[in-house]
Amino acid sequence: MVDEEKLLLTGDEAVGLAAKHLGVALGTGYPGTPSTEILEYFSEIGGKAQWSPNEKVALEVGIGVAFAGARALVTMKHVGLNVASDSLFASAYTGVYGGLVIVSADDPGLASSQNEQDNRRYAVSAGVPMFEPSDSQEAYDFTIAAFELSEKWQIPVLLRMTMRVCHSRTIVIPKKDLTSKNPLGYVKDAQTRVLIPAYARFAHRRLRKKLGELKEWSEDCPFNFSIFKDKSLGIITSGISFVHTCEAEPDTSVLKLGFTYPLPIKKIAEFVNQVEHCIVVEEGDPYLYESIRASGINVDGKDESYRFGELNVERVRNIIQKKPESERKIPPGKPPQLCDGCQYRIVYDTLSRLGCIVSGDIGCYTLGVLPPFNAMDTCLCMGASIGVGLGLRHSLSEEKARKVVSVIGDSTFIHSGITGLVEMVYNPPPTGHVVIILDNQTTAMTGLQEHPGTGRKLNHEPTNRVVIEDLVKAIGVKNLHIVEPRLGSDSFEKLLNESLNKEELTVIIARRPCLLASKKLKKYQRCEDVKKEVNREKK
Ligand SMILES: Cc1ncc(C[n+]2csc(CCOP(=O)(O)OP(=O)(O)O)c2C)c(N)n1
Ligand code: SF4
Repeated sequence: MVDEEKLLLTGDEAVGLAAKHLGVALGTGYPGTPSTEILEYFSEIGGKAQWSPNEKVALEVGIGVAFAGARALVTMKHVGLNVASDSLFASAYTGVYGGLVIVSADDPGLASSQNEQDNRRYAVSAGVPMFEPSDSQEAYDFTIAAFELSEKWQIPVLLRMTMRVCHSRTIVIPKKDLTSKNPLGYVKDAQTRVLIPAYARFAHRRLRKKLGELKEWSEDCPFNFSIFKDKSLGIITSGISFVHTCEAEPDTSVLKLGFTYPLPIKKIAEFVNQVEHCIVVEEGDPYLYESIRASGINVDGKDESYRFGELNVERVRNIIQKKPESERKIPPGKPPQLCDGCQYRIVYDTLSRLGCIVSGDIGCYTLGVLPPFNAMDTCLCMGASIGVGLGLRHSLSEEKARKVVSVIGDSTFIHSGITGLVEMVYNPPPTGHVVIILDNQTTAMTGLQEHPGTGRKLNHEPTNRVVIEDLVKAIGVKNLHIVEPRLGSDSFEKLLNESLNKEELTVIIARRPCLLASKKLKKYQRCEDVKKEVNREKK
């Protein structure tokens, strides 16, 4: 039997558990490593959670929940916050009525991302308070504190996690006395929530006032604390770097920062004054270092070589000993590959044979860039394949432009590809364009999550389905083909060749379930059939 008092949880699970204990009314998000498991766990233990088409919509739904006075948890990976940032900045101005906590799960070291941006900068530029947990207990405790703070100051709060904290299991002792919050109901307050310039000017001042108060609060909050030991060196640190620091330098004085925006500058100055020499140890960008130095406090930072990749105990030791890293060794390993029998293999084989210039996108299918296919030429961020492909078509010579194909997955198409297609219809290149939507009926890359095109919710129960072909037709694409590429048949190659030689806009939906998902898909279909049968009998 599970000991209720002591649980071994990942950081993601700890956030989901705290949300459940707080009676969060709705969890929204879009899958992305390392954040995906938060909502999956929250749903598994009885919370109401849903995947949105993308992070911006997820945040907007969360803002609506909080406008109605209830609690909302919104989760995403770091790059997801780029997509949601317009709503983030606006919600900092409007503030919220219920609690709104946004999890940004960052990926220093790029285990599964296109960049290693440090989202602590978002807290500063949007003006939202930020917590940075170091382990699962803190992930649990800080989620609770973030909701308390959000409700007290009526402001969205950023819970900034990183890969190791999200995915490592450490002990969590849950709290007993947590209470759910009943939604407060709707209170009309257009002057606060409608950001016309006349109201937004006040909103900006209101936000800065809140941040001033939060700066004072951060000086005495329990999440920023000093541990004094040997005072010849002091280390200021946050997040996972705190854990590495404790192991690397167990006898050194440490200022551990758990609430990292606004920073407790007085507390930091006091700490620095009490040690002979002080260094900031942090993963990613020198966010703490630069903020502390900008306040006129003299601390040392890390060498630029430690901006890249995750920290570990050895790297922390080297930072402290001021040993720059000459060249970071990438751990040896076999690069990932498309599964044997995956339909993408046939698609890339064909693209490669036809000498296409492939404007790619993000998903399992990005692996088409690797040998033996070498069939991807660009890949930036989710949804970029269509716009970039169009740009290439507009500017290359006619002969080359005719070779350009955009390739995008089904989840990615719904996330941020639809507007690319609108652009294609609105501003067609002279040679036309060809888009292949790789519809494997799942979000394979992040672990087979549902999306609006699968017709199932986060918990796999049936819901309305967004039919991709209907959407494509409604946007105005005249040439639409739905195919199932198969080994030994040249029909896909013929179709692609014909489409490339036309001066028209073509969308080819290459549809075949992901091999890894097909067993699950059959199971969900069986459950749906059984339910339909039961309902028929009831009638
Ligand atoms: C803005 C943003 N959100 C989330 C992710 C994580 N992510 C990468 S690709 C992808 C979707 C992949 O699904 P799909 O397009 O259907 O392709 P598949 O992996 O199934 O081949 C997700 C969620 C990301 N890279 N960027
Ligand atoms: S997981 Fe699915 S989509 Fe991804 S490579 Fe394997 S079969 Fe293809």
